[in-house]
Amino acid sequence: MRSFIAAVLLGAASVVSGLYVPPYTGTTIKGKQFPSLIEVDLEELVDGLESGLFTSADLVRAYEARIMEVNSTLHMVTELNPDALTIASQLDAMRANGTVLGPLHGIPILIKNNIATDDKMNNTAGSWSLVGSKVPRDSTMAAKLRKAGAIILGKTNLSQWANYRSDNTSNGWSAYGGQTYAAYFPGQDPSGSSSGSGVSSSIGLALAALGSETSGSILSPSDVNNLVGIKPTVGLTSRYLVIPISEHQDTVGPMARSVKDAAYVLQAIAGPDPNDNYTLANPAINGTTPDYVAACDYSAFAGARIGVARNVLEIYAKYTDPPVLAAFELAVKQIEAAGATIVDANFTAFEQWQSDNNETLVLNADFLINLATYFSELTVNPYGIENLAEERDFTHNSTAEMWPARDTLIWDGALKQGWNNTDPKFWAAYQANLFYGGEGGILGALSRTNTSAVLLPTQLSPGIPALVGSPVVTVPMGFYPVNTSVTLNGYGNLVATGPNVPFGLSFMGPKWSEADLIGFAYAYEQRTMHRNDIQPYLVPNIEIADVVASG
Ligand SMILES: *[C@@H]1O[C@H](CO)[C@@H](O)[C@H](O)[C@H]1NC(C)=O
Ligand SMILES: *[C@@H]1O[C@H](CO)[C@@H](O)[C@H](O)[C@H]1NC(C)=O
Ligand SMILES: *[C@@H]1O[C@H](CO)[C@@H](O)[C@H](O)[C@H]1NC(C)=O
Ligand SMILES: *[C@@H]1O[C@H](CO)[C@@H](O)[C@H](O)[C@H]1NC(C)=O
Ligand SMILES: *[C@@H]1O[C@H](CO)[C@@H](O)[C@H](O)[C@H]1NC(C)=O
Ligand SMILES: *[C@@H]1O[C@H](CO)[C@@H](O)[C@H](O)[C@H]1NC(C)=O
Ligand SMILES: *[C@@H]1O[C@H](CO)[C@@H](O)[C@H](O)[C@H]1NC(C)=O
Ligand SMILES: *[C@@H]1O[C@H](CO)[C@@H](O)[C@H](O)[C@H]1NC(C)=O
Ligand SMILES: *[C@@H]1O[C@H](CO)[C@@H](O)[C@H](O)[C@H]1NC(C)=O
Ligand SMILES: *[C@@H]1O[C@H](CO)[C@@H](O)[C@H](O)[C@H]1NC(C)=O
Ligand SMILES: *[C@@H]1O[C@H](CO)[C@@H](O)[C@H](O)[C@H]1NC(C)=O
Ligand SMILES: CC(=O)N[C@H]1CO[C@H](CO)[C@@H](O)[C@@H]1O
Repeated sequence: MRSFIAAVLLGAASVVSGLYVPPYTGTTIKGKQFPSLIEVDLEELVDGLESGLFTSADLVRAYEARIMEVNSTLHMVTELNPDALTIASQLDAMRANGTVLGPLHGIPILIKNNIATDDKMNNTAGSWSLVGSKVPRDSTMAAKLRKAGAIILGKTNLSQWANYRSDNTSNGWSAYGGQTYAAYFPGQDPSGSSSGSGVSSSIGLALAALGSETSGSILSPSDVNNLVGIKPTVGLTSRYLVIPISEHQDTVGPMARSVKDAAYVLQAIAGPDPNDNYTLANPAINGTTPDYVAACDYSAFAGARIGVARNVLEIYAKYTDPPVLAAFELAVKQIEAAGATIVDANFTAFEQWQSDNNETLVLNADFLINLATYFSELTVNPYGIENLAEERDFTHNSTAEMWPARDTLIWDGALKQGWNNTDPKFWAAYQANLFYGGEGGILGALSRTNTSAVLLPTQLSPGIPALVGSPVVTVPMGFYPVNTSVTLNGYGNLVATGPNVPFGLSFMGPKWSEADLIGFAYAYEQRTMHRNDIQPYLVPNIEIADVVASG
C-alpha cells in the first residue's frame, strides 16, 4: 500500500504539467464525422444510429473495447453482459424494420452491481457470497431499461454492500471487484458507493450508468467524477430486486455526462411498480410521469426563488476547501444573474442533528429485514445465506472477503442492536429522522422560504435529504486547481483531493420535484459547462470509427 502511494505522488508532477487535453473532436473516416464517445450525448448517438453511420452492435463493440483498455487500471466494471452483442443486433434489426422502442433504443447503459438481472450476469453487491446467485426475474430497473430498448452492457463495481459493511474501508472497494479508481488523478478516490458507475459514465464506457443511493451514493461519485447525478425521490424508481440497505432511504437514479442525458434515463426508469410499495405514493400514479426531457429549460431561473442553506455552509466552513466555497459563491451569483431571487433557506435543526444518531438505528433496522427479504427472493442461493448473521459468518470465514483488514463493524452494530423495523422502537427513531430532514431540514427550509430549490456544494448535500427521501440533482461546478496538495482518504490508499479533481453543485427540492430540479440543473449547466473545464488523465482511445472501420 505504501509503495502504491509513493508511485502516485511521483506520478503527480507529470500529470499536473500535462493537465489540459484539447477537446475531443471525434474521428473522420471517408468524410464522415464520428462523435467522440467521451463527449457524445444521447441525441447525437440517436442521429448516428438513425442515419446508418453506425449500429448498436458497433456501439457495444466500441464500449467493450474501451472497458478492456482501462479495466486493469481503474477496475470500474465487474462483469460484461455476454449477450450484449446479440441484443444489440436484435435491436438493430428492429430499427431497420422501423420499430424503435424509444430514445434509448439500442443504447448501451451500465448498471451498478446491486441491481439484479435475470441473465448471465451476477448480482453481488461486491461479495463472493452472492456470485452464482439467481433472481426469479429482472429487477424492475433492468426490466424498464430493456423495455425502453436500452442494452444492459455490464455491471459496475461499487463500495461493497453499498458501503454498509465496514467502518474502516475505502470507497469503491469490493471483494469481488477489487479497488475502483477515478480517472481525474492517478489513484483518485472514486467516492461511492456507485463508484464504478461514476467512473464509467465519466470516461465514456457507456452512454450513462445507474447508481443507487441511501445517503450520498449517487451524488458523491457524481461529484468527484465530473458528472450529473439525479438522486430521485424515494419511490420514484423501484427497488424491487436491488440489494438493499434501507427501504426508507434507498433510491436508484442515473449518472450521466449531461443533464439532458440523465433526464432521458430517468424518464425510462421512473414510475410505479406493484413490487415496491413506496412507488405507490408517486403522484404520477393518477396521471403520467412528468416529461423530464422537456423540463430541460434554459430559462428555468427566471422568476424562481432559490434558497441557500447558509447555516450549513457556516457550520462546515472549516471542513470545506476554499476552491469549493469560491466556486459555490460564484454559482449563486450566476443563478441570481439568470433571473432567480436568492434567499437564505437554513436547515434550522442542522447543528442539533450533528450529534444525533437515529439514522443509524433506522438503517440498521431496515437492513436487518430488507436484506433477509432479498435473500428470500433468490431462486439460487449458493451458500444458503438467509440473514445478516449468516452473511457475517461467511465474510469472516472467506479469505477473499479481506476480513479483518476490512472490518464488519456496521454489521456488528446492526446485529447488536437486534431490533428491526417491525419493532415499536423503530418509529421513534424514524420520527426523529423525519424531523431533522423535514421541519428542521430541507422540507422546512423550502416551505418557510417559499423556494423551489435549495443550493449547497454537493459534498455537503446528501445527508439531510436522505432522511426524508427527497430528491437532489448534482451538476459539475468546478475542480481543484493545479497547486492543490494531494491528501489521502482515511484508509490511506486513495487520493481524496488533488489537482484536477472535480466537484459539483446540488439542487435540493421537495419530494417529486425532479422536473423542476432538472430545469434548474440544465439552466445552470448550459450557462457554465464546467464539465469541459478539465479532462481525465486516463481515457480509452478506441472510438466508434475504429470498430466501424475494422468491420
Ligand atoms: C480486464 O482487463 C484485462 C487486461 O486488459 C483483460 O485481460 C481482461 O479480459 C479484462 N476483464 C474483463 C472481464 O473484461
Ligand atoms: C420486420 O418486420 C416484419 C414485417 O412486419 C416482421 O415479420 C419481422 O418479424 C420483423 N423483423 C424484426 C427483426 O423485427
Ligand atoms: C458470474 O459468476 C460465475 C461464477 O463465478 C462466472 O462463471 C460467470 O462468468 C459470471 N458471469 C459473468 C457475466 O461474468
Ligand atoms: C405492500 O404493502 C402491503 C400492506 O402492507 C403488503 O401486504 C404487501 O405485501 C406489500 N407488497 C410488497 C410488494 O411489499
Ligand atoms: C389517486 O387517486 C385516488 C382516487 O382519486 C386517490 O384516492 C389517491 O390518493 C390518489 N393518489 C395519489 C398518489 O395522489
Ligand atoms: C411563492 O413564490 C412564487 C414564485 O416562485 C410566487 O408566485 C408565490 O406568490 C409565492 N407565494 C408566497 C406565499 O409568497
Ligand atoms: C441563516 O444562517 C446564517 C448563518 O448562521 C445567518 O447568518 C442568517 O441570518 C440565517 N438566515 C435566516 C434568514 O435566518
Ligand atoms: C433519537 O431522537 C430522540 C428524539 O429527538 C433523542 O431523544 C435520542 O437521543 C435520539 N437517539 C439517538 C441515538 O441519537
Ligand atoms: C424482525 O423482528 C421481528 C420481531 O422481533 C422478528 O420476529 C423477525 O424475525 C425479525 N425479522 C428479521 C428478518 O430479522
Ligand atoms: C464460519 O465460522 C464459524 C466459526 O468458526 C462457524 O460457526 C460458521 O458455521 C462458519 N460459517 C460458514 C458460513 O462457513
Ligand atoms: C483501518 O484498516 C487499516 C488496514 O487494515 C489499518 O491499518 C488501520 O489501522 C485501520 N484503522 C482503524 C482506525 O481501525
Ligand atoms: C471486468 C473486470 O475488469 N473484472 C475484474 C474485476 O476485478 C477483479 C479483481 O481485481 C479482476 O480479477 C477482474 O478481472
